[in-house]
Amino acid sequence: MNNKDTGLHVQGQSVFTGDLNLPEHSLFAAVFTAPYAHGKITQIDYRDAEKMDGVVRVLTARDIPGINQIGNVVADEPLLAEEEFTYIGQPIALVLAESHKIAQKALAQIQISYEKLPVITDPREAYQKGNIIGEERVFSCGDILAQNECAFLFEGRVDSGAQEHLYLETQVAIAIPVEKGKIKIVCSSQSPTAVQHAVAVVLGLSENCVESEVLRLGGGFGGKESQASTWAALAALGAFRTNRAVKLTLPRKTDLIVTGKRHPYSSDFRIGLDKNLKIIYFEVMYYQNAGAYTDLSGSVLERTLFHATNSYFIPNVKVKAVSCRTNLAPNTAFRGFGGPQAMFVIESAIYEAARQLQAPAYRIQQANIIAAGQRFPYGMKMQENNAKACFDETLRKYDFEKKLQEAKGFNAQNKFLKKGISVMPVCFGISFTTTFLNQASSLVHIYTDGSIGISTGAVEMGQGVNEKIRKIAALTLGVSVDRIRTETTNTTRIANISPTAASTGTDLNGNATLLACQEIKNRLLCFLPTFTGQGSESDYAIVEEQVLYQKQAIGLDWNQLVINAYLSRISLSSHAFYATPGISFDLKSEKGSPFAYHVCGTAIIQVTADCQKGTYVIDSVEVIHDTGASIDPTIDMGQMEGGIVQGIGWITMEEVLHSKDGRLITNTLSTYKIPDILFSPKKISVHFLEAFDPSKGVLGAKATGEPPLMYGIGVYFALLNAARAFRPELIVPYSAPMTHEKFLMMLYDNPSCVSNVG
Ligand code: MTE
Ligand code: QUE
Ligand code: MOS
Repeated sequence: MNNKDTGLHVQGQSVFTGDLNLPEHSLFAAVFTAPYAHGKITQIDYRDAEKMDGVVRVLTARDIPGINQIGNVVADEPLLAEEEFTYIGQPIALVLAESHKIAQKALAQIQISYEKLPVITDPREAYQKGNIIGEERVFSCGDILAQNECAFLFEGRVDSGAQEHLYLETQVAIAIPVEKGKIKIVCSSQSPTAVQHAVAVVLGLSENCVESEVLRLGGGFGGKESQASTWAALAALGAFRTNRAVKLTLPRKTDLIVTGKRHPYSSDFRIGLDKNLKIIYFEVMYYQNAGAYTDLSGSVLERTLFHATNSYFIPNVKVKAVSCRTNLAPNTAFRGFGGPQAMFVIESAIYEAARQLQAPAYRIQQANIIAAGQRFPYGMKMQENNAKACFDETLRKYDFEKKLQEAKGFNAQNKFLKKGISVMPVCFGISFTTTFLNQASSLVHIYTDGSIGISTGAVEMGQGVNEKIRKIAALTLGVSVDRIRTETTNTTRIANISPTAASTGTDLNGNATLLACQEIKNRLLCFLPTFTGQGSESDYAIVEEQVLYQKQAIGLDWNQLVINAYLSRISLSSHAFYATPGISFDLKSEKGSPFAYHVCGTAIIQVTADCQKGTYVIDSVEVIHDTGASIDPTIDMGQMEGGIVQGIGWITMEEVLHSKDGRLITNTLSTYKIPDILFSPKKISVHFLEAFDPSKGVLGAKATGEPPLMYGIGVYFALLNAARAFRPELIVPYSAPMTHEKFLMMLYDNPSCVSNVG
């Protein structure tokens, strides 16, 4: 029997970390965190907490046997704050108690005294004060003087907000002392190896003394890539100090406050066009709000630069980016990883040019779509013509011109209800831009009854990677997918695992599995001539669980083949390694070919806005998307729909608000709203491009995880078009999210509104 996730979910049978039975005498942990955004600790007093009934111990940084450090790219982040804290929610102490409730209750009994220090929440202010992380990065190509030859030059400012991951399952970890000096962690992480590493550093153990296991996640979306390590390391610390198993679960509100989000950005752009609407110059300065520690901000910033020009070819480019340190929870990976922020800027620049030129934005988009052979600013050649194919096909298939005409008619007949339409192309590079991360391993076992177990480094978080891996193995071995289980992700079975991230989960782990299965299959085929006494290995094939000899069934099925291979002492296990070929990037010149390929597509978005109330509905999102030869179209369609709605949430209604002193205001699900079924588009229509390149990804299937999120950005521009159908003279802001309130204020409290309608 296989273990298909969706089937288990709907029957309530899937097991998450929080569902596991705990060992006897387990303890429960709660985290005491910084009450203010920046301060120097003068005293912590937890005596009252330790006196409470059921409280076993309170631990602080002084109890850490190894190194108090969890920064996995730059070592700048303590597990527990020692002298200074730099954001509200930063862990300071750990309470261990006989129940979750008691541990939570004991937090109120901890007293902290501190001196207040200055708080910065704005990235531009941090930049001005020299508070930056790493160096400013610049990607450039062509000639900066080209801006002087532009017929038109426009500039503007673009802001985009944070986004809360809102995985259904909050952060959770269980640490179990195994044997003297060894510890096992089961937790909800996209990166079991990062957990293993953090625990080893914090406890002063070697990595072979830390077993890290992940069953599956109730959603990750990037929020459990680096930031699951903290809770695992804290649970491990508790287990190490008490020699009892420790479970740490973050309550939802705590999770919202203490974990980082998508990076907000503030950017200044300049865009230059010639008379034929060709973009000949593009310049941006991106200020990234990194929060208090480095985390993955450098890689996110880099991905922003890689996506500065989205789906367009621009010959002269200078884009600069800087990561700014502020007193907010460290921001982190979130689906798209800096790409959406970059795309919002270039699309805003195009829209601004269109507004000033009184030309439709889609004409500018269309005139500049990147073609095969043209280069991105970082030197890589576009390999395919899929960006253009998707753009043109979308306009044709969904009757774009007719849609525009109908909206025009509708808008002429309605005073307050206005339709807006936009086109949103997306071109997203697939691979970790940190080249060494593009590696994976797979361990395949065939048991003597013919059933199959597969271990890889992939973490199942709802994206369907396990089902795709099963299908790849089934296709390769010639057996039914029902025979195949995918096992938990565990560092003792697969070592040195890259995070399941950057949409590469299936490409990397699927290709490693393909290689492992091919190896076993070759052994079986080589065994057949001796076993049957006829022909050579190339005469044999395994198709639908039957052995074929010269394409004819010979009455030997999979089970018989496997048991006989075993009896003849043929190995039925294989471990294989895959590394993405042909990718590289040089940090000195900022040039290279960091991506295996690009995933492209185009969406048409239509909205209807009520310009009296400021409310709006999303009528439709219609997409042509190049996902190659999909391994599982149902899963990919789910990724498309989910990604689109998540992107719409970011650009419209998901507003993360902090007070000036760094306190999260939207710290409940009543103040932080994500799209529900009523807000979601009335219609989402996705077609996969038919003319694709079969050499990409795994078995011709391209990654699907992150790219669809960015189609959601188009809703912003559809809303601006609706607003300008109501007030043609409107000078529009480029500031997401465009909440209903903001939409209303834009129409009625805007200096560009001279007439007084309504
Ligand atoms: N889909 C679901 N249901 N849940 C998730 O947490 N994460 C997204 C995307 N789709 C996510 C998801 C992110 S951020 C990434 S990088 C990819 O899935 C990771 O999985 P893949 O590489 O296997 O596509
Ligand atoms: C996209 C990503 C990631 C990335 C680069 C991308 C990512 C990630 C890292 C990363 C970088 C350096 C490290 C590390 C991780 O880079 O998710 O541990 O040392 O974790 O283009 O999604
Ligand atoms: Mo996805 S943001 O790369 O986890």
